[in-house]
Amino acid sequence: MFGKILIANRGEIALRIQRACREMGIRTVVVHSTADTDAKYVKLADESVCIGPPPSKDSYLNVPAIISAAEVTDAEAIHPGYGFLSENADFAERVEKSGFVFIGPRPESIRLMGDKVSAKQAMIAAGVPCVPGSEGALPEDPREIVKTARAVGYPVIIKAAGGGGGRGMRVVHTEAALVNAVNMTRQEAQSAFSNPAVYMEKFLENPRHIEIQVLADQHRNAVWLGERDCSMQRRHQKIIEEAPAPGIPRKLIEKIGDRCADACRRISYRGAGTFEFLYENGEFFFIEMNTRVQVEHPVTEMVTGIDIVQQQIHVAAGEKLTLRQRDIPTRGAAVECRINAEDPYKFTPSPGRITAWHAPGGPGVRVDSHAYAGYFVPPNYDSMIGKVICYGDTREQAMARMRIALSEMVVEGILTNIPLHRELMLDEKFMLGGTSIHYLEKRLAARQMNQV
Ligand code: MV4
Repeated sequence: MFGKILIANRGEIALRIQRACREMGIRTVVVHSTADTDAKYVKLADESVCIGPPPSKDSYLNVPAIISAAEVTDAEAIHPGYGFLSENADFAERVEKSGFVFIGPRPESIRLMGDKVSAKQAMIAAGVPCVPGSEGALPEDPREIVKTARAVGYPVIIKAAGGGGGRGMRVVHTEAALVNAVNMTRQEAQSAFSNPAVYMEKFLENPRHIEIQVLADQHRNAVWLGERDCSMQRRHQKIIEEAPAPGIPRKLIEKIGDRCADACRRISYRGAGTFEFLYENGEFFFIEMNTRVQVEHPVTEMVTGIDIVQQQIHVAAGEKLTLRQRDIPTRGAAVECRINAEDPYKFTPSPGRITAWHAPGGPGVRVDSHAYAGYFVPPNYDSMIGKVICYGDTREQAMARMRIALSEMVVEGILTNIPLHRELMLDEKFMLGGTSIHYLEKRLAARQMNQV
């Protein structure tokens, strides 16, 4: 096992990784920008190295500075967390070429999944059900494009191979609009991702977003750790996630989960990963795979009792998975609310000094946050300042605990989205479970109408 790990991230996930390391007896180095020098999690680490000024491109994305920090501190491995360099294949390659272990998949796997066309082809080959659409990238010939769309049926969605997470896509409802839409998406893809390749899918109008967590070692063992429902989102930012996904037949999820684990073995995947699906009318359709630990991993930890970050470290060190699929039943239900420093009505960021901070507690309540009274939320990064995760024997109990947790929580000095979460925990349709990816935005539009 590693003696020392460098954490190439910030905020709550930097603290989360530190906690995993400490429990495993591994020393930690945290790299940070000048905006994060005084953060408590930086002081809590065994060592810290300042790698640059506040802008991410000069610090958390500064590859030479991060590698140098690992060299001077004698770290053996680098954990990238989520965001920043976590899904950058070139970074993973530089880490390994410099003699460190990248705590994540091999660079080739990151590259395979980063290109959404090759990812989809790999999943089709592995028997994972995908959204019907073009076979690979669309050709130049407009007649071929029209033919493909007729076969798929309108509406269709044009997506950039280099996109993902909601970037570089366009819905097309009619043949008249098709070729122009493809050309526009191509141009945008070229400038945003330096890759003009685009592909076509049937556009699903009212799906849910369900994802499967997987874990694989370097010896072709792979397991899946249940699913998460991440449909409560606004502008591709998830705000509430839960496990298990309400109302989906267990047998169907087991079938899909087994396919995901099979796919991991087929592509020799290693580490933690997430298969993203759209779920509509009782069917699953793969859309993308994320090759990192995700923000919402705690809901899976709560229902499985497995520490995903520790597992990432074990498999990165070359150990065999000791988990067997039959020993991973999920139990109870968990829900996570992302706490953002933002206006709860206008969603504008609200950085600044936190003057009062009271975290909730009690049975089944977990708070993953680096914030505290006196902490300054810098304006340079993502507005998420923490997560409240509640567990219960049933979904109803988890939600009731979340309602109580949110009622106890006090954050002063900045605006947060806690009032929005309190409202949503009383929302009748959400409480029934199974709302689609459009539910929150529609509800927020109605909320604005009521305000004026
Ligand atoms: C789709 C879709 C409907 N049909 N693909 C958006 C993010 C990216 N991961 C894929 N996305 C979508 N792909 C087809 N064929 C609708 C979305 C989508 C979405 C997906 C998941 C979560 C939130 C979303 C919000 C808007 C659109």
